[in-house]
Amino acid sequence: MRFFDKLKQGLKKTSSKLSEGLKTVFIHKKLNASTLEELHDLLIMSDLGASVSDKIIHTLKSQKFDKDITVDDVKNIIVDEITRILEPFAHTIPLQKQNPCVILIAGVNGTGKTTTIAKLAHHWKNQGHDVRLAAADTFRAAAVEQLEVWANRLNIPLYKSHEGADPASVVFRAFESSKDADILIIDTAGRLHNKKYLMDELEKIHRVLKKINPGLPHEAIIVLDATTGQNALQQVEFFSKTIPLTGLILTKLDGTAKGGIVVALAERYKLPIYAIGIGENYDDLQAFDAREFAKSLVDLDA
Ligand SMILES: Nc1nc2c(ncn2[C@@H]2O[C@H](COP(=O)(O)OP(=O)(O)OP(=O)(O)O)[C@@H](O)[C@H]2O)c(=O)[nH]1
Ligand SMILES: [Mg+2]
Repeated sequence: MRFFDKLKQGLKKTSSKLSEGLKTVFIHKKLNASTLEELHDLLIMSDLGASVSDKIIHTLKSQKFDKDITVDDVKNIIVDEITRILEPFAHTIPLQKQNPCVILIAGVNGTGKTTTIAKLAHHWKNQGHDVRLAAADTFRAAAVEQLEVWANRLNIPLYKSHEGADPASVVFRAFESSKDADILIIDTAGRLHNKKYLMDELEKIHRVLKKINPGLPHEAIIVLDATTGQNALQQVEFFSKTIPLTGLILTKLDGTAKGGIVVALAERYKLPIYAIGIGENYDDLQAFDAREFAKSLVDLDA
């Protein structure tokens, strides 16, 4: 399946909610104050956020007020507006030439961090880079094992320690041992913002890297589960208070009714969207394409 098809399929729950709503709102209707209000409600309920919804309504109003309008006209305007908002944030992870380029991955429990690391490692290894992994999720023995299974499958070296080891020291040793590598990706434990000791631990990992070199880590990426909708906004808010985030990766876009959250995130936090996860396999990671994403959101062809 092509990327666009898979994303479109994955966002079906989001897009059908929006599409069905649009059909109801715009049946035999001109664009008037009441249709605009109904449309605004619909956009808000698609997790796009108030600010983005306001912008879409404003554009529609200025272009089509009191005129006949089809559902496809509305979809096209939504797509253009969302594309305009998302385009500045559609980047891939810039790989620094320093050895190694250090990528720290963080986020709350179960968002897809470890799986995403396997996907990134696979992608970069395929491009010919020497990739290493650091298992700094020492909280659960199973977490290290999970990363190790991926490392073995992908034939990528992994640095690890015992359960309960200090994650910052794992990171330090991994860094010292991978100076001949191109990329070091650090897996961390999932943590909720109210678990202070875990947030302190993340801050410590970051601080230790900074002590090695103030330019480290080159990237500190938060992995967010797109199915959690509005909650993702708070996660970015809390994590960025602990460590300066450099970008986002959104996972589980292969089956969410809340895909609109991607737009709200980009608009609110102005962070690059480095990649999106569209499945559980190591090749289910895609670069983020603003227009294709926007079209998938409203289920617009071509
Ligand atoms: N459908 C789908 N599932 C995903 C995606 N990414 C991860 N998963 C699944 O989500 C679950 C959690 O993934 P993990 O990679 O273990 O998440 P984590 O953030 O490392 O979890 P913790 O380390 O426990 O915080 C697993 O069952 C993954 O297969 C995705 O893009 N799509
Ligand atoms: Mg994990």
